[in-house]
Amino acid sequence: MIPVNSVLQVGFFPEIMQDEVLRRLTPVMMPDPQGLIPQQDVQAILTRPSYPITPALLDQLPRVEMIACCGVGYDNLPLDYLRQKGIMASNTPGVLNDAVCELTIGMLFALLRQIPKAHEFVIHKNWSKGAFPFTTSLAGKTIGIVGMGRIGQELAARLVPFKVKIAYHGPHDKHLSYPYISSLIELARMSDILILCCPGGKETERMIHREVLEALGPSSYLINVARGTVINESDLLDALHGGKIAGAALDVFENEPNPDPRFLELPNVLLTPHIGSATQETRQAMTNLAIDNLDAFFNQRPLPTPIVL
Ligand code: 8YV
Repeated sequence: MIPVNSVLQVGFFPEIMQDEVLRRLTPVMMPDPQGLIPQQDVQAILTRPSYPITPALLDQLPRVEMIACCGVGYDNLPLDYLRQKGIMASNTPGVLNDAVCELTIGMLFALLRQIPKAHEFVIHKNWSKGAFPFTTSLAGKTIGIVGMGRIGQELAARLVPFKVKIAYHGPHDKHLSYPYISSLIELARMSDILILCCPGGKETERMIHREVLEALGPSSYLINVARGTVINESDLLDALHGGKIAGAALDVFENEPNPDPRFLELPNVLLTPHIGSATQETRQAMTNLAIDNLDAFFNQRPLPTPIVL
């Protein structure tokens, strides 16, 4: 049982997620993380990756011992502070792999086969004036995956049946059946499509910059379902504008929900509003896993999915 008013819910939770929260506990609501703290004696926080949990906020919540983040990414948490204060934390890995992989593959085909433009072509009655331009096939291409964690590996397994070659880059070789490329520039050079599914945070900040994009080349594509911070967006905008790469599909941005307006004008991009895990089933599962971690905390059981600090 989770005691009433012992959990501070920081941030807005969409209806299907909020229904699950209210079905399982009575939280103290704090929709705006920068807003007034409604109650200071809460023992835990429930939040989402899009809401920064700062040391300044936690300093005002002296009894907090646990933060449950309803997402797999936790680049919104002050890990050093939590470690120093002995505050536990959890995330929701695994339950969103299917949804993120499905969106990634959807964006891949939408980008390569120009599906949104083909739809526009038909609805604007251009077909009677001539054929839609040929696009490019996936079969036979090389896909470079940056970040071969749970999502990266599930994505690779789903892509192999499309007769592609897979290679990957990350902090270390995971001894998988795909070649590990220790140089990101080298992986970009050998890839027709480079897919980012690594964590956000300092280690990966702006790791996709001008040199990587130039190595990727004018006939190759970039897909980002990780975090906007992983890409140097100015370099990417220059590369897209200058034809240094063929195109990009982006589900995440440095400034959400107001991406750099220069992206909105480009003909060779596909943009989605951070919907990787945004299915009813997945968000329900994520919310319940986050609450399972809170339940374990309040009942002195091991957390099901702790963040190792
Ligand atoms: C979140 C995500 O739902 O899990 C993550 O890390 O990015 C998404 O699943 C999204 O951040 C909204 O909070």
